[in-house]
Amino acid sequence: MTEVEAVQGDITTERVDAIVNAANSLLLGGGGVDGAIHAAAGPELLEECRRLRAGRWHDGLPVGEAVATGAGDLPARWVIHTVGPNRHRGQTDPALLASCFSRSLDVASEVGARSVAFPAISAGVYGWDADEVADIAVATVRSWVHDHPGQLDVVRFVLFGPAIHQAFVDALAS
Ligand code: AR6
Repeated sequence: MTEVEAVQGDITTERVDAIVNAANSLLLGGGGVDGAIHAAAGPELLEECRRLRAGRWHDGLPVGEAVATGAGDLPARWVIHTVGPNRHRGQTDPALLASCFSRSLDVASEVGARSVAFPAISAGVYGWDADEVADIAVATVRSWVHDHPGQLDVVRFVLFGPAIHQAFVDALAS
């Protein structure tokens, strides 16, 4: 049984195997949760991201794709970087956002993570509605967990405020 749950908090302090970063294609840090993760992880994380950009992802990580690095000084073992769709750039296809969650879980299981924490990808700077993000996130994670029995112990949504937390609580209850 994989638990799927929502808590309010700061994802950088989560004691899980992997935390997911709502990054951008450049993979070199930014604001929001991306900035918080890089600040807490320290320069090792940025160095690993630079190496990804020098190699396979030299053109940037596509929207909906995910890739793992180590986690620097964070309590987690891995950071899984994914790029959400940016509504301000006309990226409104729910399948792109769903792909962020499913590809992140694919990558988490590939590296051997048993516990994964997600932020509300695309619900900040990228301009998606909180309820829509919550519905897509919960449906996608539930479907992935159903298709991969026994792969993960827990998937935890870690939400940075009461309103976004409530959106996920409601989505989990429906
Ligand atoms: N822990 C958990 N959630 C957080 C934290 C935290 N420490 N800090 C912020 N959030 P955003 P996006 C929440 O804007 O919309 C960056 O500059 C935040 O309140 O971080 O996918 C990247 O580099 C919101 O609910 O991500 C990209 O350029 C959620 O995380 C761009 O922003 C997502 O907000 C990505 O935009």
